[in-house]
Amino acid sequence: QLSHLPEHIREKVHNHPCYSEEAHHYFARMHVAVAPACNIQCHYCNRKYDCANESRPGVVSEVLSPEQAVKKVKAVAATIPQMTVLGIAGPGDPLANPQRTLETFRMLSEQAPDIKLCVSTNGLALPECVEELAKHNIDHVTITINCVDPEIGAKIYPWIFWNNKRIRGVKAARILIEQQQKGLEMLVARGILVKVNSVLIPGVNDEHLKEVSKIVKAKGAFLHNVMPLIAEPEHGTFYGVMGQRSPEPEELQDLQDACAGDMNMMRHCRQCRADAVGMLGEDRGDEFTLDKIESME
Ligand code: CLF
Ligand code: SF4
Repeated sequence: QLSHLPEHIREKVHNHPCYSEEAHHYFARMHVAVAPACNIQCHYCNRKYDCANESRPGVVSEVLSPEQAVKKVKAVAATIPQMTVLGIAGPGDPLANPQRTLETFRMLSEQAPDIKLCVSTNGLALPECVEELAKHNIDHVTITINCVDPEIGAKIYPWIFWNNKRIRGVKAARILIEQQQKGLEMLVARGILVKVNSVLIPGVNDEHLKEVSKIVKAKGAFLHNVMPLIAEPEHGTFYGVMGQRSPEPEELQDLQDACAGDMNMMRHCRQCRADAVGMLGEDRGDEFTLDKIESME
């Protein structure tokens, strides 16, 4: 599966469980939930839970300080040797908490240089962070791009927080889209691998995601991960409450197939929690709660 890739990319993905389908059978990832705040609102999010851009809504992660996160990474690395990748994916947006996220990466790149660093973001604050991410050896960035058309964006994002102001509607979506595309271009120009996540929302962006896939591929994104919207009314999200349905498995697969002509598609995503630990689809987070880590020392 990886043989068609240039050597320098193969080297970066061969042990990353999300970027390589093969690798997810052998290598594990962990997330540290150091990023509580968010700078936008998505209609599929309930702020009490983890960032649904990357993960399954409906679960809450314990927020860690950067120091606690580093402690946890070391404890997990000592117990799970297959753990090759550390990701920051929430519970809010990692780059809306730049100090906490970047401090965690800075400490880890110094203290655990063999672990690959990965981050997932909605992209709003990405352009201003690219320089710093590159400095700390972050090789893998995921941007959640649900649209390239602001009219569609306005149906997904009610507002963004931008330059100390709340901005709404089409204007907000336009800024978010511009920032995502600019961030994507800047990362590719620096040789950082970019995966694009998209949330498939039936009747809102289902047809449009084919266009998104073409555009992000043309700009140099490496992999496209179309994930199903999870809209349970009990999660209290806007979509859930409004009765927006989730896609059927066949709808997801048809869209992935339609995009696959243009783009490498990820089909093994497990919509992990912001504090997930272990192989994809496995969650050993309970073995590494803070009190347990403290008692390991
Ligand atoms: Fe984590 Fe995401 Fe990095 Fe992977 S998860 S920050 S790219 S290390 Fe992976 Fe989990 Fe899917 Fe994310 S299976 S939700 S794609
Ligand atoms: Fe929620 Fe994530 Fe969207 Fe922020 S980016 S509103 S945390 S789903």
